[in-house]
Amino acid sequence: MSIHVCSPLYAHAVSLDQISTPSRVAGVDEGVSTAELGLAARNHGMPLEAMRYDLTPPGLHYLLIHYDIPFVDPATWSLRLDGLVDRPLTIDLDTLKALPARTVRSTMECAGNGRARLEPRPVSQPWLVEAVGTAEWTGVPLRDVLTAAGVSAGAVDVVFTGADHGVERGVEQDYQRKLTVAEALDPDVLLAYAMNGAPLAPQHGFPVRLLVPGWYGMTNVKWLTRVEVLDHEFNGFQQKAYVVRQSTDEPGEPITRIAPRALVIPPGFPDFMTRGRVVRPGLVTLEGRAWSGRAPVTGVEVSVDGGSTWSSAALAPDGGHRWAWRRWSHEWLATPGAHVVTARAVTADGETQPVEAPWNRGGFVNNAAHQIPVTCLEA
Ligand SMILES: Nc1nc2c(c(=O)[nH]1)N[C@H]1C(S)=C(S)[C@@H](COP(=O)(O)O)O[C@H]1N2
Ligand SMILES: [Mo]
Repeated sequence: MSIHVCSPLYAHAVSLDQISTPSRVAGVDEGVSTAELGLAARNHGMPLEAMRYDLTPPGLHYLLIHYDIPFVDPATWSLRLDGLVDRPLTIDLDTLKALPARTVRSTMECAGNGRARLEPRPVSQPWLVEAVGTAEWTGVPLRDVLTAAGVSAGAVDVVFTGADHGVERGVEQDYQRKLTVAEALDPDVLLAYAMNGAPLAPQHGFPVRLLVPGWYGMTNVKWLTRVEVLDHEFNGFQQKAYVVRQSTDEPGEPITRIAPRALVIPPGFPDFMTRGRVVRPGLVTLEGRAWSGRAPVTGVEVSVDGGSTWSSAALAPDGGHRWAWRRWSHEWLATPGAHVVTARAVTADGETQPVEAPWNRGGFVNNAAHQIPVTCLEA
């Protein structure tokens, strides 16, 4: 018989850095831990077959929640807008919803998407490629509310605070991110209260979140409670965390807009355990989606031989939705044997995706071309 005792750690007063896992890089061949499994189960990805929908159906959009989903009562919720403004405001939900609204279709992607594919793997939420989703977000342009409050001369940054609270690498915090004043005044930036025409789900930031089209997910602060205008640069924990760097000694390059990416809807049918794909010989329509928060996507190239030769895919028009993914398709005459299907997006400024993305310490912005091994049966 085994007797379980509480770790003696908790019998004494402890400091937060003793219970907070330090940021780590996995050893060679080190498997995903139960802690990473726990994160992966809470923060699920979008099943890639959901790319058949222009708008990701409810429950299939990916999720990333650093701490707990806070319980927010919409009757008592309000948003505080203060700091370096002429008229500080407190806005309740009914008042916000009564203001002129806009709807923006936007593809959101986590900056850590692709992390688990890096070698060695930075230990964190172990995304493969599925941390993405597209929704129509409705809300009030942040610009209108900032203008109503009157941003004072000398304003530098706007800080957004969520109702969620936690500890990360020993630092206790409310989730906070910033935009510069110029970025915050972009008319596409919304205080969003609806997703695909319905109130936000608790996990997506109910009742109000920030929506910054074209930027990686972390900037889109959920469960918003406060917008504060500062006369200096904000350098909070989440600003310092989301950077591309080789070692934690460097400040690194801040992560902002979404790098170009094309994903393939896995063709044929899957094997349960490995998710390896199976097709029959003949014409197979390869299709997927492509997006970029930098320059617009202008083309998608497809390879069925693991990246040795490429063909241009047909790219559907963007339909006026600059910030949403675009559908692409390509006909493939599959022949019996093993194949590797891969795709890469090309943008208006000539940027394309690498076959292998450069490694970085946080495991961010890995936009290496998506590769799917496919077995074509004899007939
Ligand atoms: N308040 C708060 N906002 C947050 C987060 C969070 O943990 N707390 N996670 C961020 C990250 S890292 C991402 S990728 C997106 C995910 O949004 P989604 O779960 O609606 O897809 O929310 C961002 N906004
Ligand atoms: Mo994220």
